[in-house]
Amino acid sequence: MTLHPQTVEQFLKSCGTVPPGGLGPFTSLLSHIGIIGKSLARDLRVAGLIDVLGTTGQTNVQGETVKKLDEIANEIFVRVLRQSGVVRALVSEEMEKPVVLSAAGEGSPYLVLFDPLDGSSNTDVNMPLGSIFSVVLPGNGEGRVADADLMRRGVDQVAAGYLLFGSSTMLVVAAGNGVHGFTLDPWLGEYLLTHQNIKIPSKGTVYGANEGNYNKWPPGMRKYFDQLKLVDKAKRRPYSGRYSGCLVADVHRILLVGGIYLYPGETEKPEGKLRLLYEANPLALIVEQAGGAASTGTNRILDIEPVALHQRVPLIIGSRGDVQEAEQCLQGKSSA
Ligand code: AHM
Ligand code: MG
Repeated sequence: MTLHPQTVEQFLKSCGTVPPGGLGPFTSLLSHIGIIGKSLARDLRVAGLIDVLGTTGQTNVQGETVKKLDEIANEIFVRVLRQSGVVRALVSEEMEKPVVLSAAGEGSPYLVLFDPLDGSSNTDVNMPLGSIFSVVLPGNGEGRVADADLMRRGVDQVAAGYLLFGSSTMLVVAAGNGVHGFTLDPWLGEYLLTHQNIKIPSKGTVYGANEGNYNKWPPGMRKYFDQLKLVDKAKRRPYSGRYSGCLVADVHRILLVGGIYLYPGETEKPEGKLRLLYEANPLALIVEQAGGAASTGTNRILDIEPVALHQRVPLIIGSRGDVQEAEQCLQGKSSA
C-alpha cells in the first residue's frame, strides 16, 4: 500500500510541539487559509473564462490600480477568516483600516495581516501569483484590539506563510519549528507535505529584481548589480537573472535554490515599493527560519518598529551570503 504524504493537520499533530495559540486553533487557521488557497486557485484556473481579468477602475489605499482579482481575493480572505472563528482582527493590503471580526473575550486568538493577491500585474497574462500572510497574537491577551497590536515588529510574528499559485498550488508555512511546504493535490483536495524543513543555501547564483529601475537606484546598489553580471568563475558569476513580477514566486525560487531578491529603495523613493507588515515581514520570517536573511540594506527587516499599517520598506532577501554582500556594497563598505 502506498502511504500518502502527510496532510497539514497530520503533520502539525505529528510535530509534538504546541503551535502558537494552541494546536486546535492553529490547525483551524491553517485549514481555513488552505480553503482560501483552494478557492482562489479555482478562480485563477478559469479566470480567462469568467470575466474577472482587468481592473475594477478603482485605486486602493496605496494609490495602485485595483484588479478585479485583487478584490475577489480580498473578499475570499475576509469571508473565510471570519468563518474560521479563530481570527480576532485582520489587516489587508486592499483595505485602509483593520477589520475586527470578533469581540474581545470570544477566544479567537489570532491577528492576521495579508496581501490577498501578490503580483497582481500577472493576472492578465497567466503568470504566477501568490498570497502572503503574517500571524501575531494580541499583546493584551483577550482585550480590545488596538492598532499597536497589529503594528508589531517582524520578530513578534508567531507564524507566517504564503500560497503560491504556479504550475501547482503550494502552501508554505513557518511557525517556529522550521519552514515546511505543502502541495495541493487537487483531486484529493488536500495539501500534502512535499517540502519538509526547507533550508536555503548560504549562497546562490540567481538574482531577482526589476532592473528597469536601475537608473533610479543609489550608486551602491547599481554597483552590486554590475558585479553580479561580471564573468568571475571563482564567485560563480555572472548570476542568472530571474524575475516574474510576483514576489512570492521569486522568493520561493530563491528559498529552494538560493540567491537574492531585491526591491531596493530608489534615490527619489527611498522607502521602496513593498509593504512591511504583510509582504516583507512574513517573507523575512520564512527566509530567516530557513537559514537566510532579509534586510533593508542597512537594517534587519524583522527588527523594524512599524509606524503605519501600510508602510513600505526596501527589501533585500535570500541567501545569507548574498544578502550580506549586497548590504556591504550598498553601504559602500566593499565591492562585493
Ligand atoms: P502587489 O502586491 O500590488 O502585486 O505588488 C507587489 C509586487 C511584487 O509581487 C513584485 O515583486 C513587485 O510588486 C513587482 O513590482 P514591479 O512591477 O515594480 O517590478
Ligand atoms: Mg504584494
